[in-house]
Amino acid sequence: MTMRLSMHNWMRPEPLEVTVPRLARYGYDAIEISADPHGTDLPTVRRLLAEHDISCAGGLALFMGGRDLVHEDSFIRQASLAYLMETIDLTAELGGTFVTVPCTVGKLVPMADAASEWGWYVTALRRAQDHAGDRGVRLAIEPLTRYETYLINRADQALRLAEEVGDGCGVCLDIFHMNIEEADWRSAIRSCADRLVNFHVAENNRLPPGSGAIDWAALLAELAAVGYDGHLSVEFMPAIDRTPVSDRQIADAADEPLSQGMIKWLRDHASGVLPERLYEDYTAQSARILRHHIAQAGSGN
Ligand code: LER
Ligand code: MN
Repeated sequence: MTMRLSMHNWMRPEPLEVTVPRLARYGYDAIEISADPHGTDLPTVRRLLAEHDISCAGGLALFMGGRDLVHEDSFIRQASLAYLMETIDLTAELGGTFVTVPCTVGKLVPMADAASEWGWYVTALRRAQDHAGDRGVRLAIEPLTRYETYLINRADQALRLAEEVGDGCGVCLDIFHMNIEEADWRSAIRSCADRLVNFHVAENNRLPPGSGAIDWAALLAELAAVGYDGHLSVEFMPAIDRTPVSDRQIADAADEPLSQGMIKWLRDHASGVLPERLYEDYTAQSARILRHHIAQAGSGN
C-alpha cells in the first residue's frame, strides 16, 4: 500500500463545486474536508465526490472563532465538543476515516491553569473518540506552532494527549509546524508511527512543495520506512505580502465578503484570500512534486 495524495479545502473560501473538480484535474486521490455540519448537503457532496472520483480521506475540525475545547466557560467547551461530534458524523457519512484536531488557532494565551485545561481536553477528546470509534473514525491530534496555539506544539505532547485519550486516538503531523517546533523531525515521526493517521505537507515557508527548503525525498523515505500508508494532505498557506516585491496579490481577508470568524482564521495564519490562478498553480505544483516523490519512495529510491 502506498501513500495517497489529498488536499484540504479550508485555505480558500470557495464552494466544493469549485474545489473538487480542481483536485480531480490535478490527479489528487482525496479531499480532507472541513465543512459546516449544519450547512452541508451530504447527498450533494457525495454525488460531487463520486462524479470526480475523489474520496473523502477524513475531516478537519476548524477550531476558529469561538470554538475552544479548553475555554474557561463550560458552555463554550460543550458547544465546541458538539461541533467536533457533528464533524465526526459528517466525516463518517462521507467515508472518511479520521478527523484532524488542531487546537484553537490564534489563541495564544491560556485562560485557566494547566491541569484544568489538560483535564478538560482529555475528557472532551475521550468522549469524541468514543463517538468516532463507533463510526470507524479516529481523531488525529495535530500539533501547531507556538504562533497559532500555546497548547499542543510538538509530537511528544500530541502523543501524550493521544495516549491519555485512549487506544483509538491518533496523531496528525504537519511538516510545516514540525520544521519550527521539533528538534528532530525524523524521531518525531518515528515516535508517533503507531498512531500516525494523517500527515500534512507544505514547505518551511508554507508555500507548496517545491518552493522551499524541505527535503521531500528524505521525508517521504522516512514515512515509508515507518510504514506510513495514509494520505499526504497538501496545506500550503502563503503569507500575505503587501510590499512592492510581491507577485502574489493575496487579498486581505477583510476585503472579501467573509464571516468575522473566517477573516480572523485567515489572518491568524498570516494569510488572506489567494487569487484563483495562484491557488490553481500551487495546487498543480504540489501534486506534481509529491507524485514524483511518492513514486520514488515506493520504489525504495
Ligand atoms: C491545520 O491543519 C493547521 O495546520 C493549522 O495551521 C491550523 O488549522
Ligand atoms: Mn496542518
